[in-house]
Amino acid sequence: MADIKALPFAFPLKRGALALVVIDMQRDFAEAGGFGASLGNDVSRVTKIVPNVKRLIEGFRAAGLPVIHTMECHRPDLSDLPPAKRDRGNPSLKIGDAGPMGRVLIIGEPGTAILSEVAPIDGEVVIEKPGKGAFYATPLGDILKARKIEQLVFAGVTTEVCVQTTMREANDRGFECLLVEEATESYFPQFKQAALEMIRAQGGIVGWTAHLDDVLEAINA
Ligand code: TIU
Repeated sequence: MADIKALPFAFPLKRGALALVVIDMQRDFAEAGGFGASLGNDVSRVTKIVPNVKRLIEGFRAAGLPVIHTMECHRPDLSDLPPAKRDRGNPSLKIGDAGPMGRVLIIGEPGTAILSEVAPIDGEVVIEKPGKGAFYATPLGDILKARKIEQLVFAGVTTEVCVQTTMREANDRGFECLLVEEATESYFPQFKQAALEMIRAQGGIVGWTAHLDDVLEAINA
């Protein structure tokens, strides 16, 4: 079995136990008028990685490997939204408020949807998550266990918030985690760089990082 060229050392690929997790590639983080923009961020940084995320997803599909998508979102009655999360940062549009793309980060609203270029296809798992991490208050752990998944490749946004939180949750649950550099982005370039470095530091304390072409080459070998 080909390893994936990675840092801090080669990732020991177990093809039958590998899945891709694509974190929160939603309109609310990538388009004007969404949640990311309401927090004062330059969302164009997110749209730039969409072609890379698409290539990664298509590579996993072509290799017959599972693709799992997550969405940060809340129930319309906001019963899964702690006031501490709703009020944090004083965004111009709070979660649940009506904005140009519907109610911000609410299940079923247009802005909450995954970007069409990287949208799930029939048969792919979609995890709706109320937190930054994808394991908190979701069935993700049970789904991965049932499918005997042991290794997770990560893509999506934002690197140091929902992606890194989920990687840390996964790492603590015993998964081997790899983050694809060109398929993740932050609103802050220095935070992306710092997250990549802290993940792979200390012998891979949280996991591995790798380049998109190297991941695609290994999974399709
Ligand atoms: N604000 C920010 O960087 N991220 C989020 O609020 N959610 C995700 O990262 N998905």
